[in-house]
Amino acid sequence: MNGAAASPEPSNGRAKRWASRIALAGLALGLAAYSTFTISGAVLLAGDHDENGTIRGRVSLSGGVQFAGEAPAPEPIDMAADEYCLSAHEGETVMDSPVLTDENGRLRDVVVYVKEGLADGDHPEPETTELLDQEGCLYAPRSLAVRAGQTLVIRNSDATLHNVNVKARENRGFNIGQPIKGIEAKRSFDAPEIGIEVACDIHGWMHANISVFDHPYFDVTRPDGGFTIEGLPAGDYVIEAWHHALGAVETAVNVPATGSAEIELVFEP
Ligand SMILES: [Cu+2]
Repeated sequence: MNGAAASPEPSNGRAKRWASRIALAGLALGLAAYSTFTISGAVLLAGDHDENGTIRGRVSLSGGVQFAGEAPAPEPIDMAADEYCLSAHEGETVMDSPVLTDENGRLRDVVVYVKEGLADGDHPEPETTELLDQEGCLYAPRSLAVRAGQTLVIRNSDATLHNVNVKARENRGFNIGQPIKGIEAKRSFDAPEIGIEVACDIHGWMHANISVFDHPYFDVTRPDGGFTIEGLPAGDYVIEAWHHALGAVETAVNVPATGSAEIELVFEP
C-alpha cells in the first residue's frame, strides 16, 4: 500500500498530495525511531486550520493489517463429536487456522484501536447492540469488539447445546448454557479489556474473543485485512493491533483535521 490512499482526497489534490508525501517521509522517520516492527506504508493528507490555527474536524483512519510470515495451512475441523454440527456442514469441510489471511497475507480478525492519545471526555454513546452468534457450531464473528456498558446479545442459532464460557480477567466472567435454537442472552462488560477468551466446552474447536473499550475508536479487520476507525478527532495517537495468536503491534500516527489518514500494520512471524 504505497502512494494512493483509498480514501477520498481534498479537492486541491496535487498540492496536498505533495504535502502528504512529505508528511509520509516524516512519519516514516518518526516511526523508525518509535517502533521495532515494520511499517510498510502510510499516507497522510494535510489538514485544515481555522483562522486561529486550531485544527478542526473528525476524520476516518483506515488501513490494513498484514502477516509477514507464511500462515499455517488451514486444517479441517473434526465435528464428528456432534451429529448436528456435522449435518450443519453437510457436503463441505470446514477449515480453520489460528492465523487466517487472504491470498495476499492480509490478516483478518485483528482488533485495531486507539491505545493512547485520546483526550479525556465524553464519547458518543453506543446506539446499537452487538451480536455474538453460534451458527454451524462456529462463532460469528470470531473476533468482536464492544463498548463498555454496551449490550452484547449472545445467540445460539443451532439446534444443539452450546455453552459460552467467557473467561474475563478485568471483567466478571460467566459461563452459560444455551440448549435451544434461537435462545439469546444479554450481557455487558464494565471495564476495558483486550481479548477476552470465549470458548465452548462441548465443542473444543469453538473459540472467539471479545475486546471491550471505553471509547468508540476501534474496529476489527475484515477478511481482506482492512479496517476503518470513523470520526477520530485530529491528533497524535498510538494505534495498536491485537491478534489472539500473534499478540500486538503498535504504531504512532498523526491524524490530520480533514481528509483521511491511512496506516499499515505488520505482524512478523
Ligand atoms: Cu458448542
